[in-house]
Amino acid sequence: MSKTELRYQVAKDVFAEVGVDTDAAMDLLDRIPISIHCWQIDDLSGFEAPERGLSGGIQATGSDPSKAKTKEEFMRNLTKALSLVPGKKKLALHAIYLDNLGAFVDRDAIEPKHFAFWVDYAKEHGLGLDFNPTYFSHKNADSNFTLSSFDPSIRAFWIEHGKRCRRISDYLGRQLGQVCIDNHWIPDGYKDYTVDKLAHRELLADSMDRIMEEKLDCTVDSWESKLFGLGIESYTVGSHEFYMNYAMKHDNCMVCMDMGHFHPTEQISAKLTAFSVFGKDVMLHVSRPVRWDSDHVVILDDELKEVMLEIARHRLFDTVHIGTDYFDGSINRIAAQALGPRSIKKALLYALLEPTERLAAYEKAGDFTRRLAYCEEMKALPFGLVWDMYCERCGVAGRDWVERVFQ
Ligand code: RNT
Ligand code: ZN
Repeated sequence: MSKTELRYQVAKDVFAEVGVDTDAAMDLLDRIPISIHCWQIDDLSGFEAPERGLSGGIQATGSDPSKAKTKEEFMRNLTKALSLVPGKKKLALHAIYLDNLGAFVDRDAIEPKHFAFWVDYAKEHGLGLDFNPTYFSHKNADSNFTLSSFDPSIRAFWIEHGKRCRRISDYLGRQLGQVCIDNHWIPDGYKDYTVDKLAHRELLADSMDRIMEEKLDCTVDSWESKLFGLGIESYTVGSHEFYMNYAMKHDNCMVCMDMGHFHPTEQISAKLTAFSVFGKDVMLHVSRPVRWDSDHVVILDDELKEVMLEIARHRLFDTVHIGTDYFDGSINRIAAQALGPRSIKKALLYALLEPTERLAAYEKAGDFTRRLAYCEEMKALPFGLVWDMYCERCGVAGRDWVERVFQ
């Protein structure tokens, strides 16, 4: 028996005492996919025009020299990062991570063939794929208006991009035999006091209708709301309420909630069952907002645990789609890319090891004293030893994984 196994036996025994089966938890954990964003590797530069800076009110800060400079380096670093994350994985792409097949292709001209190399990559590495249209970092987004622009030619350009991305997403899904989620985020909004908050929303709803007109079987759309962006502080067209109401009226799409896109004390963990009760799926962008939408690398903090507890308690494994979204340039990009999904998996394991029925029974009986006391005691159970066992079983580096980054 390895040291990890020996220690695991102790943990297994402790959890069994509170009625939790650690083996079953690990089996389940292994089957829940995490959709890992690809853009931490190069600060969202992409392959379309990497020299162009980010726009649309988002930013990567930090000067660690590990940013991938070429496509080859990008692919190598990505592969290394993914190898450090245990369990089932999807890879989330952005439209700017294309192969232009030798000549510049604009966003309103991209086709499935520009992403065929990702299908090969996904097959080789046993990954699913998700997709994101890129409605920013482009001259047609310089006004900070895309799908809700008053300029008909700008709006038409982005509608065409949206439609094409859906077809690409459907192609990726079909090739891999699993639904590819097509997540739309637009930067549209005003920096300052806004008089007409309606007109742009009417245009956005119309653009969404047009983009999602075509019936496609292997893709599902999610629409990502936001509170504000840099330079778009006062008014956001695609707010949470906007997309939520849209999604409630249309059954072919869902909302995406990014953890950084709400007021600082607002918690998305509290919102998940408000969707599940109406049978709505939700896409998550797991991020870590520090004081604002800062997109820090995800760590095992209280809100991450709460999100995963909600998913585990209500068995939302098939309806809440867990994805990462952050970009931090201050630490090694490969390590950053691997750290977030590892933390999510840890949080999920922590949640799967909760003796929920017992705690819920106290609650139902009105015994709030025991509810609080036992919830607090659960935090000290040896879940880290189960995590070590899980990593060993998956053949993925345990506590010293970060050393592999530097090898
Ligand atoms: C921006 C959104 C969006 C982007 C990615 C790159 O605030 O969070 O998800 O981060 O599409
Ligand atoms: Zn996001």
